[in-house]
Amino acid sequence: MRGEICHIHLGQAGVQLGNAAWELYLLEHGLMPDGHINPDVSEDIRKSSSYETFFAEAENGKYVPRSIFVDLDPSPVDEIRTGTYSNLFHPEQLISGKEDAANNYARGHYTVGKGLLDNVIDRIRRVADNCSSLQGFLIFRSIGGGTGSGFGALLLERLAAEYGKKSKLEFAVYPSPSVATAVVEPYNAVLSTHSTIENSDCTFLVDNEAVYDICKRNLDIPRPGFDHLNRLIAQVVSSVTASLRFDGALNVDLNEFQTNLVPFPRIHYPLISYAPIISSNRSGHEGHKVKDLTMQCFEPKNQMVVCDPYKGKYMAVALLYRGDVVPYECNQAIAHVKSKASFNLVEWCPTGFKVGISYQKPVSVSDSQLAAVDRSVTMLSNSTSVAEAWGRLDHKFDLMYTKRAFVHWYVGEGMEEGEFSEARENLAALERDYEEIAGDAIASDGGFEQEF
Ligand SMILES: Nc1nc2c(ncn2[C@@H]2O[C@H](COP(=O)(O)OP(=O)(O)OP(=O)(O)O)[C@@H](O)[C@H]2O)c(=O)[nH]1
Ligand SMILES: [Mg+2]
Repeated sequence: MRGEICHIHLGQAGVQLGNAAWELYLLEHGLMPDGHINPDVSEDIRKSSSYETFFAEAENGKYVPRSIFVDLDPSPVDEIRTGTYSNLFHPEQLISGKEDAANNYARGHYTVGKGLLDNVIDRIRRVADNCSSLQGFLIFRSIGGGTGSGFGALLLERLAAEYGKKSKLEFAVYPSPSVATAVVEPYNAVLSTHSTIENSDCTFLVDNEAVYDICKRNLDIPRPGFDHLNRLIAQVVSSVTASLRFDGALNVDLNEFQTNLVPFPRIHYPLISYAPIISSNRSGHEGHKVKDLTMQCFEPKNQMVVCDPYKGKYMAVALLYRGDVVPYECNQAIAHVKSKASFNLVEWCPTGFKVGISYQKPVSVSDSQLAAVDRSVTMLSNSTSVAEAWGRLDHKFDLMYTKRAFVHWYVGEGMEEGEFSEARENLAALERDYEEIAGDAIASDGGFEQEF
């Protein structure tokens, strides 16, 4: 049996992404919105599904997600309580406060959020105790919002203390100028990254701006909303976790991917890209050869973080195929990628590719605009070019911080001003770590800067 995974959805972005992810998981496993098996679902799906990794089976044959939803603001969780999936979750899994963190990391971390922590840990413990061999946690949040950044950091600290050996993977919405909702998001993101970098094993950044552009360009959605973004992100989340939930030819465990993707503890921010992303109107006109899909993943415009991998170097690449795909085709596609002059791997990691295949083809949600296809690929790549995204964030932080703008809101919630400069220094060191890796200049002691 594979180990169980507990999902934790924090803040508005985390909760809404959770909604999209569970919507898709249910469809993929042939479950109805209340968690019962759909009688029409094929025997194949039932047989190839490992329900227990993501669901606990209740006595009445109902599958209950191993997940917790938390927001300091009551409304996003209330939407789940009253929405399509109101019968799916146990009321204990849905936790909300009375007022949000007002886009303030310090409120999420030190004041408002603190009051909710024990309750949340208690509920997580109940989920964990119900597992026979918990593999780890999958955490969803934005790092720009107050709850996601502040409460997220607080919770990760506690999880590290109580579940130190379990893996902690995150999908984190990164603040982007066109879709961000608050000016202080760069502060929150830098503060949160500083306090979680040691406590998360692997963080997949999702830049709303990049996903927004993909929705506009590839799905013909003129003004994409969070629903559209979340459904697309859910496809990626589903592919990343498919090997945990379905049988496959080359079924690689999540831990194995992590081992291959993260060469140094701090360098744990892989880029994600997904192909094919085409709208249902255009689907009949395009073929999806494994080689073409693989090449599409290497195009910067298909990445979910805005940065240019051609300017950086890859440390590791994981390709997760779904559907009708055979290993031979994957190997050919990889050989093709490697033969390109534009493909740069760091010198100290000559192999660099890890492949997974899951037989289950992707499932499309009925009104998502994403075409139903027979195969897809998700690429997770650890590239030094992600430092560009940190650089942009740091720059925005600096513009405000040189004037000490908005700092009083944080100090007013009991945060010391010194945390700002400490966090900023940590991020500067992270940028330097990436530079050193790209320069292949590993210190003779084998390490990068780790202490500050
Ligand atoms: N992809 C996506 N991004 C979202 C969603 N909701 C909010 N965001 C982004 O998340 C950031 C704001 O964070 P929220 O998650 O709303 O904040 P929060 O964690 O609820 O924190 P507070 O409201 O301050 O307590 C902004 O950059 C938004 O663009 C969503 O459903 N999907
Ligand atoms: Mg909120």
